[in-house]
Amino acid sequence: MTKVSDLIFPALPYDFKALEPHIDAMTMEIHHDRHHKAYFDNLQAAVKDSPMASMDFIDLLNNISKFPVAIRNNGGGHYNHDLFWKVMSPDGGGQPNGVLAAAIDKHFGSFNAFREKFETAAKTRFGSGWAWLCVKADGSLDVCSTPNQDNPLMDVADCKGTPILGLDVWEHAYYLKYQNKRPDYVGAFWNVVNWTEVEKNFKNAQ
Ligand code: MN3
Repeated sequence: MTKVSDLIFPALPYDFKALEPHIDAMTMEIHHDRHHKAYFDNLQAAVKDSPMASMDFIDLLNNISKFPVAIRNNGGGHYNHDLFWKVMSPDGGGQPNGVLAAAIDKHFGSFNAFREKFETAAKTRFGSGWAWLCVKADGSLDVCSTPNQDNPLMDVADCKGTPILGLDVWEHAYYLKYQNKRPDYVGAFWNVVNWTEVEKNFKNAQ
């Protein structure tokens, strides 16, 4: 368990330019240092001097409907970006191996069928939000999307589960390089997915 007040703002695990040409350095710098930092700081400000500060962060997200909207937006914003940086790597791309590959084949039919479903979730999310691969309570895999900074851990989400891969489809995640061409950004994402990390998340979610 991690208390909300004990959360840390994570350093990016690679250089800003490390994901080029798929995600450009300026986008990464602004996204991490300004957008994510603002969610983190606003979350800490919103829980300061409140019982929420000593709550387990995941427990808070699981019960988000009971808390102020600033906690939902900034708590989700912190959780989602913290996951996002880790599921990308300059050494990423390709396809998953091992137990994750087997689970994807089992639940989606094939890696390509999974990929198409995930891309559709990312491309059809109207406005701002996220696409997810998550592990549901019964252990099965599911693909879905959530609006704004919501995620499948939240009791308000249409799809419930533990996210193991997430893609940020807010315009701030891609507009400098891709402008209105979200599908190009979604397609480029596969070149940087850190499947080792996603498989680790998969095992932890069991
Ligand atoms: Mn973002």
